[in-house]
Amino acid sequence: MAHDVFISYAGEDKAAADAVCAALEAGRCRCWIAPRDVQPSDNWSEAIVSAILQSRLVVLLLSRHANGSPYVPLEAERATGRGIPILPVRVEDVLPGPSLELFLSARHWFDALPPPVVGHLPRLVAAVRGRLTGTGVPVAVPDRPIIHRHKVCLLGSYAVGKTSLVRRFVSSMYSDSYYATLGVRIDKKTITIGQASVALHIWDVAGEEESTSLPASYLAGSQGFLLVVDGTRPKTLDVAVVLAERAERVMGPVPFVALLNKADLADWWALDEATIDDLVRQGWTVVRTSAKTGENVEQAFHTLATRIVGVPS
Ligand SMILES: Nc1nc2c(ncn2[C@@H]2O[C@H](COP(=O)(O)OP(=O)(O)O)[C@@H](O)[C@H]2O)c(=O)[nH]1
Ligand SMILES: [Mg+2]
Repeated sequence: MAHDVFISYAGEDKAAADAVCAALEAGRCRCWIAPRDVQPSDNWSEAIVSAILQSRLVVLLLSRHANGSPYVPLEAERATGRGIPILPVRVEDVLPGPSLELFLSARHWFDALPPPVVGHLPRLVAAVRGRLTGTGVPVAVPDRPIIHRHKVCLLGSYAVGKTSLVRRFVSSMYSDSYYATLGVRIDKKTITIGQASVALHIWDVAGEEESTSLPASYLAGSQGFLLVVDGTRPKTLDVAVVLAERAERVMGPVPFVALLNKADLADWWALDEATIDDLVRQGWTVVRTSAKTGENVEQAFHTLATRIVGVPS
């Protein structure tokens, strides 16, 4: 049977999960929950993945056990990778552990606290229905500072300025000497968007090749990416188009911002404006940047983070 909501929970929280499921279904939200909806002929993990992909919302019961569960983070990763929203429902007063924090955006937490969960079900049903119908019934927001953590990665041809942009953004530094990045480097910077702190985990990778052969693990779990083009080398725009397609295949339709970098080199600028206009018409967000002067660098990261977190800038 078709469903709207996938319920993700640790085995120890089964009683709470069943109560949530029953209340949602009584409120006309169609749910998928294991083991109830796994058919005897199904392969267990395939059934789970397919149920997640067919859902419009994942309701994830957050607890100590969910933090320690091998399955709940995998389910969250699958949902995030396909752009399916997750509504974390705190059934215990815990924060997401390291395996879950990357996937959970605290903006949408629902606090089913204090236990038991039953006392919070009418509000939860209203919140879930609001999310499904887009009517935006407000969801209780925890009173502690909200921190979103998001993995983002840099994609682009070699020497377009990926590493320089990260350096400019993270440490306000720039160097003219070219250094090919070895391996993967992860930088972190926290920015403020509205009421929320957003900790960006920025992945930058060795760029000796065209990065079209990047391992899927580099892309997987990224909630967005910056796609960098060198404004003085039109071929890097062609590479970017290929990379954007690959990224969408691996990560699903996550937000990205295209950076036309080296804007300071106006005399050598060689991009075809009509091609860029076409990309904008297709929905690309395009920003001209310079890692050298700092022009629009902060703004580019900010735009990406805002789109990931999903609040208006
Ligand atoms: N003029 C100019 N040069 C840049 C800019 N960004 C990067 N570069 C230079 O381009 C070269 C490649 O930069 P790098 O960040 O290593 O590129 P990556 O291979 O994409 O990581 C280096 O010599 C940088 O100094 C920029 O905005 N303007
Ligand atoms: Mg580099």
